[in-house]
Amino acid sequence: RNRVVLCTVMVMVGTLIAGFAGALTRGPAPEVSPRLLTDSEGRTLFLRGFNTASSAKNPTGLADLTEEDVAREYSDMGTNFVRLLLQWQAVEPEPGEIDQDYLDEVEKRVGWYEKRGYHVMLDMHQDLYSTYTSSEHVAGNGAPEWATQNDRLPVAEDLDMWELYYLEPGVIRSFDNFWGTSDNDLDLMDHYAKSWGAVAERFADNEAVLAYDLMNEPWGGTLQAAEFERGPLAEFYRRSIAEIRQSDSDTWLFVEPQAVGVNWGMTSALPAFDDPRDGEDRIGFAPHLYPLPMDLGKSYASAKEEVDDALATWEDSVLRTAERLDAPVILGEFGLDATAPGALDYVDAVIDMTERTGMGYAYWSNDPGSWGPYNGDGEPQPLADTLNRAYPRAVAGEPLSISTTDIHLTLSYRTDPQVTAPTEIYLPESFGAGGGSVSCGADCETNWDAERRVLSVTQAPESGVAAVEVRAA
Ligand code: 9MR
Repeated sequence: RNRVVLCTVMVMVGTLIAGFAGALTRGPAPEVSPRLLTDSEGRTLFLRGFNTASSAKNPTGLADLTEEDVAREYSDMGTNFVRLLLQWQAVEPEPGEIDQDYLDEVEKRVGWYEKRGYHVMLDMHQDLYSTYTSSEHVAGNGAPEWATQNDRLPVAEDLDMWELYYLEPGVIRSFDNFWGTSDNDLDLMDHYAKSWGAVAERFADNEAVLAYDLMNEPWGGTLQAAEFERGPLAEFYRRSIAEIRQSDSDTWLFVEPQAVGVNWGMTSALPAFDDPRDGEDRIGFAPHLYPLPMDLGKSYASAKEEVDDALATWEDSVLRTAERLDAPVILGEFGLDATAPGALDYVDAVIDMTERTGMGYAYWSNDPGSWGPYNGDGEPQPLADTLNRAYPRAVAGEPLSISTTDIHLTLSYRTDPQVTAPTEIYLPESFGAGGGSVSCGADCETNWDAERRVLSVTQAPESGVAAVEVRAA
């Protein structure tokens, strides 16, 4: 019965959103993200990693993570990116009081990634607004207790699917009180923005922290779709951007669209944002991808065509929005029960799409269990192999084409004379202990770092278009 309720709700919301999505002008969508992220050396970045982790949804806001876990993730899958979960309730446990000890702990974890050359996106996570929308604390994470006002509206205790709590009156009212769309005037949004200001003060000079993801999966309560995205959500982003830029002018700021609908492929109505820094704007777009047929319980094996259609629609919508916002894209979440029929083919299809379009990605998630690369006993699952793919981590110029299999990689790019750091390519064990055989033209130099499994390629600056090919040994 719950599924029927969920379907009905989703169709209603979907229809609503389709209404405004259709209203936006349609021209040809770009095939590649309009902007690609670059590192401090000017190289184009391809980001691949995990959300870490659901365990950070407890009130401490800290994932159950050790430095060994990070080392193991690298050696098993060669990732270079993490979307690290934070919680507002841990940053600002009492109104106006920032918990610097919490930020110390976050910094320590960032340090584990930094040591291994990762880029970090800090994600201020929430699901269902907060743990405190009901006195039983049945579901949710994010906002502190003092910032949760449900005005005594009820929240059910026994829903089958966690997403259904988004429709409970007490959850909806807590959101409305946050967005300032209820009759109450609490100015909670300002507290949240100032919390970001405090996080930014801490991480402004941290080389590993590349980006801030301003709010996980925003939900408008009683206000939906364009009205929400262009109204209170946009206002919230403007305030957070302003607070962050007081102390941090360089870190990228990633905005998320409304989750419901856009996660399935509806077009976001978010407006573009000004970035009050000197130089080019650094505003990125970080949507999530959960195709509707799969949200409704279908497997990729049983609904491949339908899911492929949903993927194509999602890609088209996201690239349009990214172009409108002039923003690089990080796919902040995609994931599924990786033991379901066809799941690993789905993961491959999504990674192919990110490779083709230059999007970064963070798989949801590295939680031990059926969705993750390790099971409950910590043993690697087939997903770990699927995610352990060859990829160019950093490209010394503008990428023109990329193609990868287990035993073969080709990459071409336009060299940039300003960029002197090498192109770096991660190659999994299937390429052999020596990293395979490389051809890259007469003027290039290569170096194989066997421990990190990274091939570095330096081209003569005048080489124009560079082509690199690697074959498994
Ligand atoms: O996988 C998570 C599940 O175990 C939790 O019960 C749920 C509520 O906190 O959140 C799930 O993770 C979701 C993430 O927080 C937001 N995007 C969708 C994720 C998968 O449903």
